Amino acid sequence: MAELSPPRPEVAEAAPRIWSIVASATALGAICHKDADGDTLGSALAFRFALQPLGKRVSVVASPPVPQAWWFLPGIETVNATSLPSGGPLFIFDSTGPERAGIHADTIRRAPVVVNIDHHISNPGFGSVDLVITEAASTGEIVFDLLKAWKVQIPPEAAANLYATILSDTGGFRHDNTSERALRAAAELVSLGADPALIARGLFKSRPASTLRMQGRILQSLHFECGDRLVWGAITQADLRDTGALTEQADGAIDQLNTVRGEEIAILFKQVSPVLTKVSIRTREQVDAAALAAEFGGGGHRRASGLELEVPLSEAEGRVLQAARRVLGCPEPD
Ligand SMILES: [Mn+2]
Repeated sequence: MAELSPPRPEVAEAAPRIWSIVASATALGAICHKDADGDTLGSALAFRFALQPLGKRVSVVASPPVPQAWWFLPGIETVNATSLPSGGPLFIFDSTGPERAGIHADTIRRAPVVVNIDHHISNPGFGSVDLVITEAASTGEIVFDLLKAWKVQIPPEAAANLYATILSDTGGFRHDNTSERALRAAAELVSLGADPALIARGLFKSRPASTLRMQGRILQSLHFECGDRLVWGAITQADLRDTGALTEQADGAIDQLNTVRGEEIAILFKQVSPVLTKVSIRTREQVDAAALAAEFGGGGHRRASGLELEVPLSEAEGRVLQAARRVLGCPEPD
């Protein structure tokens, strides 16, 4: 096996303290954020696969529903298979706050020991221990550093999950978080047994027909404003009904909107119910997606963010688009 590069100094420094938490427990909780994605699931599952051989029972939980799209991650069938250990330390991955854990939010607020591992710039530090590295391409990249610092064996199932966190959070090595360190980590994870073609197939080449039908609906109804600098679309409950898709299947559609030449902000509105709208934002150039989402209580990264508004679709469109046009200096349409 190839020599692994050293972990980030910040992770190496925090590693002994976090290890002492692991060492003193036999049962641990690994919590994913709601609307689980490849990073939160892959981080938690890799953590489980790495610690299991050391005699640690790690329960991986995620607020249901766990999107079907992640069926290919090794160990996904164990998510929610066991309940969280009472009193045991809780690790939470890729979450900007306890509320991101959905049904597990109060458990986290009450837990005596919470280890918060994340890479979101908007993470305020809510754990007993916070390991927040905003330069990391994925939370899994931080977990990889942590496992290296602990000098624990990284089994192939853990390597595959960690590779999936990097592949998904970089959008297949396309977003501008695709750093030299992320690419090196990916290469090392391949040397540890991750299969890039298999994981790419699971991530990008396993979409149900209903996803494409639904994306067709979105693409048909796109709006291009301000010389294509603002591109936006919406998916309604009627669209989902007609195409047989679930709301979660719209998750990748925002990346389709973010392929237009000259675009600076892409926004996708998802009507979850008559009074709840979820909004995904992608940006380029000067626009900070996290700052735009923060105006509405959301968060995320500079290039990718999201928010929820407890208002009907049309009202959410009105509010968020107005802010986007203001940021771009674009006029309101007639
Ligand atoms: Mn992430």
